[in-house]
Amino acid sequence: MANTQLIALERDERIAAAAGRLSLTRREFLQFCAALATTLGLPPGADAAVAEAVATKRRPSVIWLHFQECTGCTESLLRAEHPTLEKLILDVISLDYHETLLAAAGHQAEAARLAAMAENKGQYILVIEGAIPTRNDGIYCKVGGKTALELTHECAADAAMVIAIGSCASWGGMPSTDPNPTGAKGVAEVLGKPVVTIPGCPPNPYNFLATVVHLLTFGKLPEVDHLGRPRFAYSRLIHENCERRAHFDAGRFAMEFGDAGHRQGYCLYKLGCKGPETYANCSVIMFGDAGAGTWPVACGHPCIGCTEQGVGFHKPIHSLAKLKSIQPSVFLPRIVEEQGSGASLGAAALLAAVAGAAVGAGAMLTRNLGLSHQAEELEKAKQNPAQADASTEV
Ligand code: FSX
Ligand code: SF4
Ligand code: F3S
Repeated sequence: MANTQLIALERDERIAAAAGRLSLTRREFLQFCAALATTLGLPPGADAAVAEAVATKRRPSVIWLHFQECTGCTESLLRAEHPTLEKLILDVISLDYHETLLAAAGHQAEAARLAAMAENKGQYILVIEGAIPTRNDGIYCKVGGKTALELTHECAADAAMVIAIGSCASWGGMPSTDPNPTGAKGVAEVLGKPVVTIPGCPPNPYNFLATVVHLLTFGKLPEVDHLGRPRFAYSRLIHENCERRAHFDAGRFAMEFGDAGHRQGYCLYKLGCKGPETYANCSVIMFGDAGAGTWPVACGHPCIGCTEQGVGFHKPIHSLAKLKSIQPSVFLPRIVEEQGSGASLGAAALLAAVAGAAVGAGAMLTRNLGLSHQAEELEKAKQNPAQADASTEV
């Protein structure tokens, strides 16, 4: 057999093995790699290199630290809707230390971190989730007796690269909002040098995966902007690709949550949408692969600019009083519209799904906002999906 045929055969075997690990067919695996290549903005044909890299390369060791945050970054990574996304992330990296996922606790966990750092000295990727408190020598966040400040310096010293995941780690995020009692800061500010940032609260796990896959494919991190954000994900405004953009251009705006314009999917600018000043790819890749409707604006909530320092939490768009006046069902207009069209799912399955989603979302919001009467309505909807349509329909 000619040498080139042998090489091709071996490559096919590696791809088949990688697809098998992920419970995908070969075709699905290649399609997923092609989608990743597109997200990364790579030229046609680069999908083969991406597939080869994912299937072949040694998994880089990752040390993942948690500081001041809500663990939403990790949750979004593990709760990714795509059946293979979290599997793929855990397949392309060797997650050697991660406080949320580690079976070990206490001294054993500390030993695991030190062992992973020693074994991969100079080669591991340090991922930091959460802000770092700096006031009073950083005493407000300690792990294993060391402050987040100490751990950041200690773990970054021998890292090949540092990635700040989420807005908290990128620039302080929610913990740094005024009056910032703990002096919360982002990783770059604490280390005094640029790091790769993947902001968002939570960030899109797909952007983390694509960043790592770029590293595997080309041996270097993707190009970043002045804030350390990969350009492939953060070079376009949300507003440029927003599905409500035609309404913005035509001057059709929702003026109140739950009003006719809101329920008809009009632009959310007058409800405080920060899409025109927020750079991110949410409106293009959305969150998860559950289909349309899986990003804030599609769910009926204005973009709060969570990927931008000085926008997001620093310029709140509603008061608490306003939030308390919102009824859970007003966040679901788009889902209800899709339910009506029955475009891609069987009507019964879709009705049941919407009723379930409405009850789930309603239960959560009810707990938070004390809207017990709405819970009753939603509970009724659960009993009778047909009524769910009536109770949430515009
Ligand atoms: Fe939470 Fe992460 Fe927000 Fe922060 O995401 S989703 S508070 S960015 O650090 O866990
Ligand atoms: Fe722009 Fe927001 Fe309106 Fe979308 S909803 S068009 S992002 S202002
Ligand atoms: Fe955040 Fe706005 Fe995207 S709030 S998740 S940047 S739509």
